[in-house]
Amino acid sequence: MSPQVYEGNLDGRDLRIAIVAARFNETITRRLVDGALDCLRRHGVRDDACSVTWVPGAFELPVAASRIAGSGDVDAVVCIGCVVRGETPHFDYVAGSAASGITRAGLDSGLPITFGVLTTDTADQAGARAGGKAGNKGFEAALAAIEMANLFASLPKARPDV
Ligand code: INI
Repeated sequence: MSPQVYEGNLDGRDLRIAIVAARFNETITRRLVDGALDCLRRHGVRDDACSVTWVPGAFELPVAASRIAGSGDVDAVVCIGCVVRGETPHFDYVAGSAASGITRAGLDSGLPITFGVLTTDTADQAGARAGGKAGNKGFEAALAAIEMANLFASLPKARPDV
């Protein structure tokens, strides 16, 4: 007998997906949001089943993602941001808090919350990952959200105490 294999498909037709995006470095994050919306549409997510919520910066992504995930109205959340290292240690606090907070929001809510936050040394590197030669990380984060939402729909229900 072969093992049961669980894997999420990329059919977005029945999914409700929220994007939470940081306005800081907006020229980049708008391109990431466009990439994420393009991905959702290409995979069949209806426009009326998507939302885009803007927050000031990447530091605010976790609390907003957590609030939206807790609404019960979405199957997955895509977090979009752009943190550029520059010269100050602020980078480490903002990028680190965004990463650990988004992880925690996913674990606490039990919903897929994906990480479309660029953390780069330079603005050029960010541009390359926002529709330039290194692709569009917003598109990739949306694709991961679709796959994970469908995976979770197919998995056995979690026990209430787990
Ligand atoms: N927010 C970002 O999204 N990217 C950055 O590069 C950034 N830098 O460099 O400071 C940044 N700072 C703002 C931060 O996310 C909060 O919005 C702010 O501290 C208010 O809480």
